[in-house]
Amino acid sequence: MFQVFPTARLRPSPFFNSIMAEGCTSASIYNRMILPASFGDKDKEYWDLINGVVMWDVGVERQVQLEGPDAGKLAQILSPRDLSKCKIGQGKYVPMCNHDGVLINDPIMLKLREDLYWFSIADSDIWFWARAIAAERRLNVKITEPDVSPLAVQGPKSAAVVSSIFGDWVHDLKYFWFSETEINGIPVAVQRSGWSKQGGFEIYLRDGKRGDELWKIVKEAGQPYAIGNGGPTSPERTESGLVSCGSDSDDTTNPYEVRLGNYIDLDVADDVVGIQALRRIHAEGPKRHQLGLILEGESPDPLAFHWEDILVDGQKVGDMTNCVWSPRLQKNIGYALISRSCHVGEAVTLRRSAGREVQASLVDIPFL
Ligand code: THG
Repeated sequence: MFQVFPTARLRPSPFFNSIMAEGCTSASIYNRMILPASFGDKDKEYWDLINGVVMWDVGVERQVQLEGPDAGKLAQILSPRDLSKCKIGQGKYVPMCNHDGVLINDPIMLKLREDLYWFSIADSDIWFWARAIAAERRLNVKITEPDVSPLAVQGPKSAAVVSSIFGDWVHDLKYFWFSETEINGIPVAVQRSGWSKQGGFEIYLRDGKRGDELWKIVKEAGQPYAIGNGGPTSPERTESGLVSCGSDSDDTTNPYEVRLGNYIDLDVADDVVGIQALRRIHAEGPKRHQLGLILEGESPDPLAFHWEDILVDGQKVGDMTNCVWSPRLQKNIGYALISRSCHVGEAVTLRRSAGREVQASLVDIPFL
């Protein structure tokens, strides 16, 4: 039997014992941690998310904490989205770029105090990046990875579960807003967020020794709603049009190419990392855009683990960056990162594994 086990280099989340006890069968690696993917029945896990409620160990969504007099200044320098109106208790989706305007991460930023921020990061080493930028700019800010691990509760019945634990106030949380609270003395922050479009919350555990206790509390509160296990689902996020930074993008992709232009404010200060490049890219017009693909065929095609070529008249015009079977559309769907000369409605050819060619059409995102 093939086995991967937690070490200091492959850090277990505080929920690791719980997910093992629940029978986790597959996982991927994210931020040098184990991200549970499935508990053996992907179909059930998908439909539980769509129709009911699921809980996911997303402890891999690490926090990069900025604390100190210059924390707010650094937060803005790291992000080309204007943060000047962000309130304490508010979260914002903030693409992060390098100096060339290339997308390097797409965190949710949480403002806890005027001098305390968390960047809840996708899979790249922003902790390194933030320390280097802060040192070069001589900022007075302490950058750490705090003991914080999100547990996601997602799906149409998530509000019923989360309010039964924390109280009715959770119904009033606006999208990405959060509140610091506790349950049985376990310190947490509760946010309306999560990597699905089925509605939901994330409970940020603030004491890694109490992961199994928190897991049990959520599991028990979820029993009346038949809460299921699972992990962030590729089919649902693709149908819903969520971006997966590092899968949909590579080290040449800018935010305009993957539908994140709305989160870029070109008039932020000149010292924001990447803003000069983004202004240039915006003025010249990005070369590619992200569209949906619907593949011909009525049965599941192989997943795309790597980018695969998209052809028009035998010429490469872009890449298919993912491919999944959509249970609701009963089609194979994916994302294209493709030349702006290609448009919705057009037919394209995909060069799939072993040179097999598959026809597909370009459509708008989201699919549903
Ligand atoms: N939750 C937390 N941290 C995270 C993620 C999360 N870190 C990594 C990763 N996910 C970050 N990426 C995203 C991508 C999209 C969204 C959230 C996090 C998202 N987007 C909505 C959309 O695109 O429709 C809304 C964005 C908006 O309009 O503000 O939710 O899931 N803690």
